[in-house]
Amino acid sequence: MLIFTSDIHRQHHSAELDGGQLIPSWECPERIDVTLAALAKSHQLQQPDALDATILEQVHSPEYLDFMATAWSRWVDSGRTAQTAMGFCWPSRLPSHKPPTSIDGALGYYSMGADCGITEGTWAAALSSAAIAQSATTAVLEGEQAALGLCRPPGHHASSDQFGGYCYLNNAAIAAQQLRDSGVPRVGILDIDYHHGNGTQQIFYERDDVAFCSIHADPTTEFPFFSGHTDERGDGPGAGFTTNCPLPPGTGFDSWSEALGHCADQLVAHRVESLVVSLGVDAFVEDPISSFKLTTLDFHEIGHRLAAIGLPTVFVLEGGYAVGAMGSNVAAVLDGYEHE
Ligand code: OKP
Ligand code: ZN
Repeated sequence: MLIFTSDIHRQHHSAELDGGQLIPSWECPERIDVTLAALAKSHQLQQPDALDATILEQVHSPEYLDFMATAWSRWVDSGRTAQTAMGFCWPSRLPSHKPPTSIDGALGYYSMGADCGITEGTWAAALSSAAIAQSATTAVLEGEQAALGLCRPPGHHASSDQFGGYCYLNNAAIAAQQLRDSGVPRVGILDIDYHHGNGTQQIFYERDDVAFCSIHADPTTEFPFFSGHTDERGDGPGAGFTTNCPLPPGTGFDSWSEALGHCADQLVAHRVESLVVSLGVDAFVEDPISSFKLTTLDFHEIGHRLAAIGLPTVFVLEGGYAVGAMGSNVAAVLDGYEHE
């Protein structure tokens, strides 16, 4: 499979608040090193083209993009010396709220948690990650049956105007929007990361041209906590175009696989013509921050099942924190996709 990757992701390495302490983020540069090492043998690696940034404004608000582009220099100008810029006060987003001019206030306004922050290289890395998603999408539009973007930082928790959950720009949404702009009438997004893709859901919640399906840990007990329940099904013209399959802690492949069947049926029912897969491998049994029980063999089977959906497919990397096994798990999905 054609795989897009770049070194620029290294410029991003954030701290996160974990159990009341700041620690180096689980979402670390080594994730890509290990994945690349596992994929380099049997797949073709390619650098992304320069980002066509006009796509960003179709997915994110201009105010948010402006904030992201300037946040680090505002942080430094405010006299801070910490290597990760983070907020400490979050709005509940009442209609009356206005973006504060204080950098501390703005960091809260434009984020949804303290599990990541903005470092000197975060914006460069996020732009590069978006470029990777865009190039993978272009490859599929130009006739590849499938392509993988090794996106880092990941994207599915980033909404139109909030970062969080290690995500800054929503790579899956960018890929889906690009497919739409290039004439694909109906696009499906299948999010198989362990965590609910709240950002992707929000971006397309009221649209009927992009169907969003997600299999994830029940938000009652798991991040992002405030979305991903079954009764969230889309709104307005988008009613029925969002499908959530929350599963309890400890879920193994049998129930997971049933949920995948349900999502595949939804995509067929919506007659989508191209697919974007938010490919997280954190449902792995040994993942340090997750509780599902999928094995590397299960990921191979998932690859099979995705291929059986039979659609041109853009894979974008999301989570996966069992760094040592991450490469094998991503490779297993691709091998299952490509071989009987
Ligand atoms: C990103 B992706 C507490 C842990 C917070 C947030 C999970 C973000 C997952 N420090 N973890 O969906 O894999
Ligand atoms: Zn995840």
